[in-house]
Amino acid sequence: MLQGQVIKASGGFFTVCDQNGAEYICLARGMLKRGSESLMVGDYVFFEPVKNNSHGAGGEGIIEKLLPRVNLLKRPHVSNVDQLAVIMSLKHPDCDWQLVSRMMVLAEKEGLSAFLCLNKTDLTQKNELEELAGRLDNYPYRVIYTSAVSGTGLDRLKESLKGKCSVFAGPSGVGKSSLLNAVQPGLSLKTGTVSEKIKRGRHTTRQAELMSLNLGGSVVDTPGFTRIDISDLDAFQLADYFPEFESLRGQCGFRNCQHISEPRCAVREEVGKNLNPMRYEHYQYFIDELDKQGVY
Ligand SMILES: Nc1nc2c(ncn2[C@@H]2O[C@H](COP(=O)(O)OP(=O)(O)OP(=O)(O)O)[C@@H](O)[C@H]2O)c(=O)[nH]1
Ligand SMILES: [Mg+2]
Ligand SMILES: [Zn+2]
Repeated sequence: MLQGQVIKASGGFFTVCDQNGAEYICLARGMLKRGSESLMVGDYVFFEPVKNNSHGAGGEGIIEKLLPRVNLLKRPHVSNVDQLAVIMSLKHPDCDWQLVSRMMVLAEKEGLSAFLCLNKTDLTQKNELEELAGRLDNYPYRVIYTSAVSGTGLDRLKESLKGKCSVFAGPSGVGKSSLLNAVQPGLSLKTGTVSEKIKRGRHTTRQAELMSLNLGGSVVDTPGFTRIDISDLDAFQLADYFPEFESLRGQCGFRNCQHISEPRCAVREEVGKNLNPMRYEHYQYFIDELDKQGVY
């Protein structure tokens, strides 16, 4: 039996890369198709090769066993990654800041580090970027500005990807695949256009795919999405997934303070000072969303 990692999953077939980099197209044993054991990109598995390619390396196989996952991200659906790279474009389509915070919450829940990449800087004016910088005062995540077209910021992006397993996540059309092609031209990932009328992507990337990077590390390119469901979170735990609240822990007047309307709330006092107002707005919005579903 060989050990490998699932790098692609499509129509019941899984592409598994063994420790020497050889690829096997595999089917999975029954229990690995359903429930919590159902396989996804990133999973480490044991598999039995059943047929070798005529030229030697790789072939076909049967996946027999799933190895324990270090973590599991719900959206995009991947396991065993080190960090989440949230990709947004500044324009065409516009950046969805609330969606960024939703993704960050899921990353925090899984204990993943995360950064934000704002792409398509070539479409923005200098004054727009200055305005944005103001809005990102005290933003709790690393922000990298890039353009897959002009090459701006690619060195910083590469530096952040080096030696880690990252997952690229964000809406369709923001340039996830384009950025990866720019980071490593040999990848030749398919990219799509953005509709002029509704300024949305066309869901060009259809499946998650894990790729090795020549600079060291690997990255999973994923299909775009516009919604993230956080309804399985506990409202009382939400604050734990906002890392910028961490240093204020225990300083509110009430021990169970939810940082919404309680008096002497240390978090609320810091909004607009050391806390980014937009992030706090998202926190309020998510609390409201979680509370509402509790009532109905
Ligand atoms: N102006 C500009 N256009 C870009 C940039 N990056 C990507 N694009 C364009 O944006 C469109 C969508 O790019 P993709 O790389 O396919 O976007 P994606 O995020 O992979 O989209 P999905 O696979 O559908 O999720 C293409 O027409 C790209 O040429 C950029 O930095 N600047
Ligand atoms: Mg894509
Ligand atoms: Zn508080």
